[in-house]
Amino acid sequence: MATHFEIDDDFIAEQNKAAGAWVEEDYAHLGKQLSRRGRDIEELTAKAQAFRVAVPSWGVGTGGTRFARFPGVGEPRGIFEKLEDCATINKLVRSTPGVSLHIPWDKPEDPEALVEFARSRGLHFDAMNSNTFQDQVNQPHSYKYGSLTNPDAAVRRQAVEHNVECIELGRKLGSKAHTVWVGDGGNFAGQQHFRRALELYLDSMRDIYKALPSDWRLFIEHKFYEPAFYSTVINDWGVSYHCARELGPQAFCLVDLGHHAPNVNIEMIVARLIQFGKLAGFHFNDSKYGDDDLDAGSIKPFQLFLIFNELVDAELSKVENFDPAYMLDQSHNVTDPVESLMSSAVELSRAYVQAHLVDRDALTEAQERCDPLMALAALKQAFTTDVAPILARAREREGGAIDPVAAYRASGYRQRKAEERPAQKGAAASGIV
Ligand SMILES: [Mn+2]
Repeated sequence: MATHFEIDDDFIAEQNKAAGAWVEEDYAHLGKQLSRRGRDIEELTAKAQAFRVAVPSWGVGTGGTRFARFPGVGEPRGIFEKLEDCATINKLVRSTPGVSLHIPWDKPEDPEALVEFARSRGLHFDAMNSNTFQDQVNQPHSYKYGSLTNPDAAVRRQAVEHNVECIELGRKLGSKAHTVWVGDGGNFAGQQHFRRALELYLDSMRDIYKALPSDWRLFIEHKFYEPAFYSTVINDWGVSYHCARELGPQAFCLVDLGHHAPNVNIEMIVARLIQFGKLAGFHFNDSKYGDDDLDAGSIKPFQLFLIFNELVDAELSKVENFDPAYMLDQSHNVTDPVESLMSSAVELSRAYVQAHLVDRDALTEAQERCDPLMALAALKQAFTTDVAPILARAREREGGAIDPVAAYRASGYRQRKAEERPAQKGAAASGIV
């Protein structure tokens, strides 16, 4: 492993020297502009430096569609190589030290070795993710007709045991949360008894909940359709909220941006879950039509900003126990996954800093005076401010790259990995969840 190519800090510093001129000038100019608004640019830069979002281990491989998968070159062939790519992403953007694992795709033979490998690269393990939406080799029971809600108790038992195994493994890896998404549902009217299926889900989840260590959180991820096309057991945030309440104080609702019906007001769902004390966190991505798993902020950047507006509002008003987990969950079919994940991480930082720029006194005043035009203007002023110099400076101060994609391309990382990681026959599964 030691001989594997890595981007080193000196290389990043050199790249920054070449790219740095504009940052100096633009940062100074933006600083002046913001001070006219009574804002301190240094405070915002500190916020950007502190922002964190976890990357999904499955995101560093090329994804696929229902029709085909076009593998890229130098793709990681196992969890250690996935962590190499995650470390590269973090080295350049410095906001992604957490990695979310998917079991059994990432199941390590030696968890201690994996922890050490991650630790030595400045990484740690974020939420665990179970997989009962596909069958594994040598698995006694099939999930073809559901997992946690399957009518057959033996199937449900197998699915529960898999989740408990994920939690046990997560304990060894230093994780503190477990995410459960099930694809259970039906393609035909009448296929599933709606109420009975949800009751079975709750029974299964109660057994999983019992296995949670006291300092862990259980994240319930809903999705309104797919793989089932007629009905899905955990179909929306209302069902998710009900289940989180039923299960107990350690259960929360996870919001994946692609898992809602078209045109749903996601920022409002976020506000509701914050208010009810049940927001687990996010799987960030973007979409045009369905669960497209595109890069964050690539289609609806204003929506992303409005979501962060709710999050920052909660942060600033010190909502009790407000501690959302931020994760990316994307599938990259036509881009280099490392570049896409870096770009998404940058977009989240951008939305977060822009949300911090909202003049909250002006917004509140407009709301109190019933002045919708000025309320929107307060949001738009923040959203249209180009905070790129703040993000660049924040990365630079943390030791990252001013221009992560340019530095990555200049390093020749992907070509080096293509040599180190010759393509495998029947390449590893990558997932869209
Ligand atoms: Mn997801």
